[in-house]
Amino acid sequence: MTNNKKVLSWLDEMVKLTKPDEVIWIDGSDAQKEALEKEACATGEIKALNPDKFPGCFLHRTAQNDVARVENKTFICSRRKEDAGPTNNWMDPKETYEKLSKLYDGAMTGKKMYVVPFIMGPAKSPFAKVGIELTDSIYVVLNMLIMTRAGKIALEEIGDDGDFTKCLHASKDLSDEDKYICHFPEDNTIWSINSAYGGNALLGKKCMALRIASYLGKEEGWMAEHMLILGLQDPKGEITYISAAFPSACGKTNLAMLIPPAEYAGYKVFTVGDDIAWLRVGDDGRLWAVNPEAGFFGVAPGTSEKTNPNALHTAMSNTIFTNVGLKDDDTVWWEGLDKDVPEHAIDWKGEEWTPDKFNKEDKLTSCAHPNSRFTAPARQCPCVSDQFDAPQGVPISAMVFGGRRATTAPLVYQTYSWNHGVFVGATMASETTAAARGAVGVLRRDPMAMKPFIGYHVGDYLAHWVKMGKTIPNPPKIFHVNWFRQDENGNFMWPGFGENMRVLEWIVKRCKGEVDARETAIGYLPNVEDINVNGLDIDKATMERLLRVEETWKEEVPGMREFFSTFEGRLPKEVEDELDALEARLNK
Ligand code: GTP
Ligand code: SPV
Ligand code: MN
Repeated sequence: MTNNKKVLSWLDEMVKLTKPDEVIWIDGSDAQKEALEKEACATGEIKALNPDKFPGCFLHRTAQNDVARVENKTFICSRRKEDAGPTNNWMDPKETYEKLSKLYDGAMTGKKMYVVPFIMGPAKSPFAKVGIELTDSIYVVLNMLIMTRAGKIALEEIGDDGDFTKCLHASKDLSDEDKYICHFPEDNTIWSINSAYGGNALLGKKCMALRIASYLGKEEGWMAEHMLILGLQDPKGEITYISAAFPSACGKTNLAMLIPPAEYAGYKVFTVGDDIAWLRVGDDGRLWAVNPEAGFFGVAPGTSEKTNPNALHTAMSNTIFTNVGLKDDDTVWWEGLDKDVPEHAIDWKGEEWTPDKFNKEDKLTSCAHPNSRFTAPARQCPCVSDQFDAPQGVPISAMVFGGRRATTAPLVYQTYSWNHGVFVGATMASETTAAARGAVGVLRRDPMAMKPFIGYHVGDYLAHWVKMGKTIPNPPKIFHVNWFRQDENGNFMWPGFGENMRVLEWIVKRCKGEVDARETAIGYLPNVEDINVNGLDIDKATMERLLRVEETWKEEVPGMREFFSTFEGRLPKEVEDELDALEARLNK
């Protein structure tokens, strides 16, 4: 398949280590994909869904202990411990290679090794990077074929001498104890063992396109971010591109595919990406973004004809569903899909399920796992952007940060400058979700929604943001949003989903200088009358609450200081100055 000596010698080494019975190159052809689907169906690894209703779709159930990213088992193995920083787990690279080699030794004996060459980014794009994933899982191969541009095309991209990210994955026995997701940024290498779930196993995604890429971006002068990318077209046909960073399961896929409410006839949202953005300064002095992925690995629960019809339609064919419920007619179901709760189904654990099995106190008794997902080709999305494959990407006018916060953070505000925006991103806080193993609903600081994904020291990462600001002659404006404010009764105060269009409209108007705003301690807040609520059942008092500087902001400052105090002296002065400035404004 290739004459690239770097590829061949690495493959040789990994084959000697893992000792598979057979080595199979993935070429990206339909014929090979269909043969693999057949094989995986025969072994029960996947199950074909109802071919009339879900053509080309499959269901896969993972092990019950393997349903989300495992942050405590994820490591940045930089040569120096201090380069991993306080937000990462660290292990010594030499010791880690030794320790994991023992686990990989013979791990593929009795199995086949699949060699998956893939490109992150459009082919022949200045953004594009090639990776090669070695895996023992057909499920992983089939996901990679959707999520990346995989096969011969990637080998053509690296040619006879090009470099690539070396990705080794073995599902082995899924042991929790010996589960490791390790990154060696200085070696452009990823070693993952004993998980076959999403971000732990599809190594092009969080491991390469964020952890390794964020490190490469720092070295090479670009950025890898946990951001969706959308184009908002106005009735005149003008498109404004926006990127937005929200933590896992906080609304990126939904915003990326938003359908404007009836009130907004003539507006349309186009999706460029729903999870990851790679950003570079263009010749015109603006910041340009591509989505390195080719598919969506989207959260199933809550996805419905009402909340996100575009996602639903994307996932009606050629899609892999993971850990959702299976109905008796071989179609899928999850909580929030529709009101027709099945009277009988097979749940995410593979067990018989009836509605009475659901116990509010234990979310894992639901039919679909809370972090169940669909893997769907982006090109099937009804609102995919015509710039999806554009090698140069799209020019970004606004960047948005957002978290899931019941209190304090207003619906939307604009930052005063790039550095103020970096500070607001750096101090973002959000309640944890089911996307990673651990407690759900715990408020934590999650800088730029990148806490689990920065491949190096968080202080250096912020310094890189500050430095990028100086190299972008015409930088995007930076905003913060919060769709998740709750009232005293725990109800969401803002309708969200398609109605978020009303907030996007304000953001675009701010970018174009078409609307005023109030200067407050935290940033520019909208005048209440400037957020269009026509056709919404929301009163003025609620809007005033959503758009004010809450008293609780003063309590934020010590928490931010405490967070920064963990930065081991690597907090950029520009960011610290912004905190001082915020405190001074709040005390005025
Ligand atoms: P990852 O793929 O984990 O990175 O998640 P994501 O950021 O793409 O989140 P996604 O869009 O899949 O949304 C996650 C959950 O948040 C789903 O259950 C959605 O229904 C819910 N959600 C998304 N947008 C909104 C909103 O505007 N308001 C409310 N209340 N919920 C939302
Ligand atoms: C996330 O957790 O942010 C995801 C899903 O997008 S995973 O691929 O598992 O990281
Ligand atoms: Mn994500």
